[in-house]
Amino acid sequence: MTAPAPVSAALPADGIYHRACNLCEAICGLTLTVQGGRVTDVRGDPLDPLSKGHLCPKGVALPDLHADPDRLKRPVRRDGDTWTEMEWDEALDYVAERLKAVRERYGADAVAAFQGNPSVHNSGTLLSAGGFMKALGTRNRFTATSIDQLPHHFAAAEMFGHPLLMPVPDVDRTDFFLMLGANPAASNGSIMTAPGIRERLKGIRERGGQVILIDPRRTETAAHATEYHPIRPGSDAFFLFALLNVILEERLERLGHLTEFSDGLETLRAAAKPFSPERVAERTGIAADTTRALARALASAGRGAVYGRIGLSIQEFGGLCQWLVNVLNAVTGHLDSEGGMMFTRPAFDLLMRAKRGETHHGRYGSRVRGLPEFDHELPNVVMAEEMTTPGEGQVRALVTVAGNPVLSTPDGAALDAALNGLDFMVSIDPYLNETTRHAHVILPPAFGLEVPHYDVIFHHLAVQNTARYSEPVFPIAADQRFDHQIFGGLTERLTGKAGSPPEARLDLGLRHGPYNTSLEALKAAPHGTDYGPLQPCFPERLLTASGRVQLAPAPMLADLPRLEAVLDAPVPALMLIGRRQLRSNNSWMHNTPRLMRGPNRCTLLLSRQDAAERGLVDGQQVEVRSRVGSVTVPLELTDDLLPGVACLPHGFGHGRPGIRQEVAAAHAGASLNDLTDRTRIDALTGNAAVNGTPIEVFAAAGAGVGESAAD
Ligand SMILES: Nc1nc2c(c(=O)[nH]1)N[C@H]1C(S)=C(S)[C@@H](COP(=O)(O)OP(=O)(O)OC[C@H]3O[C@@H](n4cnc5c(=O)[nH]c(N)nc54)[C@H](O)[C@@H]3O)O[C@H]1N2
Ligand SMILES: Nc1nc2c(c(=O)[nH]1)N[C@H]1C(S)=C(S)[C@@H](COP(=O)(O)OP(=O)(O)OC[C@H]3O[C@@H](n4cnc5c(=O)[nH]c(N)nc54)[C@H](O)[C@@H]3O)O[C@H]1N2
Ligand code: SF4
Ligand SMILES: [Mo]
Repeated sequence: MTAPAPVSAALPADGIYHRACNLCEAICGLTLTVQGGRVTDVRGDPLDPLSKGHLCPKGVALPDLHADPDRLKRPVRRDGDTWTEMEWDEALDYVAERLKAVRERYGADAVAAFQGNPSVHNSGTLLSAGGFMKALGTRNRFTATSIDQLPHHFAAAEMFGHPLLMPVPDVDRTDFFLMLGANPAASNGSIMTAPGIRERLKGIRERGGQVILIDPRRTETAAHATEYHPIRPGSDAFFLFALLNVILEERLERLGHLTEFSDGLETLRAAAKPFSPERVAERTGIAADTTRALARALASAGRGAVYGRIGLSIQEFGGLCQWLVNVLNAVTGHLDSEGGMMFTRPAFDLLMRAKRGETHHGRYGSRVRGLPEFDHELPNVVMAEEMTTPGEGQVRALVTVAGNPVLSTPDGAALDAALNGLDFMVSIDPYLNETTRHAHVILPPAFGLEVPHYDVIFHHLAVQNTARYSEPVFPIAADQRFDHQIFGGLTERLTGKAGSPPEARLDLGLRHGPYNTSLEALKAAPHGTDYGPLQPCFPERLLTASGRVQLAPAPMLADLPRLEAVLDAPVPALMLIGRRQLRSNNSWMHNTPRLMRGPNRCTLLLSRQDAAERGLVDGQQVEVRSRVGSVTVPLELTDDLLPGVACLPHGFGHGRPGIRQEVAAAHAGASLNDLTDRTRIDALTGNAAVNGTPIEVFAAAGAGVGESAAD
């Protein structure tokens, strides 16, 4: 990097600021004290109606991002390994020109785009990136969704008529909470905006209710459960079917108000018939008696909810799992009813203009593998092959937004290599990371405490209807730009037209929303506004063509032979799963010293039994091998993991050369996605199946006990 010119100073005025944290789905209200232009104190805002004072270590670290010397503020351009700063107009002109040139020469699909996770955590990005994507007009649109919640969207679209009609647990009123593949004690909740989840789970226990956790690892959340059952990775669809089998065979079903507007119950009964608890017990590792007892308890619970999260999605039967979760709630009277799985009514409602029967998928497929589109995007497992396979429509240019797919998508090493072959790449991101190091230009936006924020997405997924608008804390300097200004600038250069500013769209949506509020009204309530608990909304909110809940959609039924085929298939000796850690945020925030203190967290967890069988000991360096790659990490033995399973966190692997994140590089670890495989997918939805990857573990050559991968 050439010596940067000093960035003009822009300091916040001293005082107390109230603001929602936009780092994760919990959207906690924060109270920040600024003194002498610096944030001197961060606390949870007790007056926030949703978070009621909760915060986590990342919220405390949020101001650190602004003091990070590695964070970019001005556009940079790469020549070989050298980066040079550019002026904004010059950079936007150059990027637009290069994108246009690729498009004119090779067609619109030759420009691909990847939008990563923070795109949905920044309202400016969320409300303006769409216009830019439309201007690109490419079919090669990718996001983190297809290694995350795509199966939830797929099930919601098929059953309720819209990808965003995903039910959330009414956790504050439930008395029976069955959780699968979720670790909210570490993740702070997902598709369940429920800040302070530990307190909420405690509430269930104190009401005399039950919290049951199904997970291959006895996680941090297990400590807050009343019952924990380990399950073999990837076998949840069998377990869920077995619960359904008991409920429908024993005629325990109770559809409640859904009786009048749902189709497919008898089809379900036939589909569940082969999957008795006894038949699937060996595969799942859950005893038939346990499954029968849980099914009966769920069916008889006055207020109960079944909730399945990412552990059910990033596996080979993600689509079936999320469908079965919805089905179990529906047939036990727990869907769209108090204390069950419910739907939100957000103040800014993205479904406001949605019409019945509008959702489509599979209108086109990816060029090389033919994997189906869903909601205008293709599965991200095809990115590398679309770049490296010659022919018409080959991807020659890439735009990344708020993402790090080299670390976050399967077989990241293959993508890493493929990015080298692109004619042009631009990244809209404040960091030079494992992915953006391949860009020709990086356009770094203002972010964090610098941006105004209204959480468009996570108010749709919150356990209570609330709204909160946050003013920025830090003013931006004259030579900084917001995401929406970057997208607006590029869109204008590509189309000649500028989109409407995000705040205007937000205000319009709020005024026409269910509470007829406005941006001004939200600004006048800096702690947030409470619209009360979730309310039943069927059948009005249903968007299926029939206006009815589809309990047995055809694509799910068509996927059943694929499930049945593996019931008796051999299970790999060792299967890899991921883990989230309280002080990580996917692949970033690893450059914050406050969050990286303490021992190396990028360790391979293994049961003592598996270690003994392989002659391995705690703390030793091990080589983990899969079909596609290998990594070396320290071994951590545990009693909390099902034998036959190994566990590694995702988002590490900062040892690749050319990144500019000093603290992260000093805690490099290894990337889980150097082991995961692009060919392992949920064939129904196209979602990546990263969990359950077969691996082998060996003592690493030439490394002794106690050496850490970060050394
Ligand atoms: N094996 C395995 N892989 C996984 C997962 C797993 O569980 N296992 N989890 C998956 C999931 S759920 C997800 S969501 C993905 C996450 O993976 P990605 O979607 O790739 O996102 P991050 O790794 O969080 O990278 C975020 C980037 O956004 C930048 N950023 C932060 N804030 C802003 C902003 O306001 N504007 C802009 N423009 N940029 C910003 C950061 O600097 C960082 O470079 O990983 C997935 N990968
Ligand atoms: N601190 C922190 N918080 C985060 C993130 C982060 O990186 N760090 N990432 C955010 C993002 S992008 C997301 S999407 C959410 C995700 O939020 P969660 O879904 O709560 O995420 P995880 O903690 O990965 O929990 C998934 C659980 O599934 C289990 N699991 C793995 N395989 C299987 C299986 O086959 N069956 C079953 N039943 N369980 C299985 C894992 O052991 C793990 O405990 O978290 C968000 N919050
Ligand atoms: S739980 Fe999430 S929203 Fe709350 S402070 Fe932590 S990172 Fe921010
Ligand atoms: Mo995610």
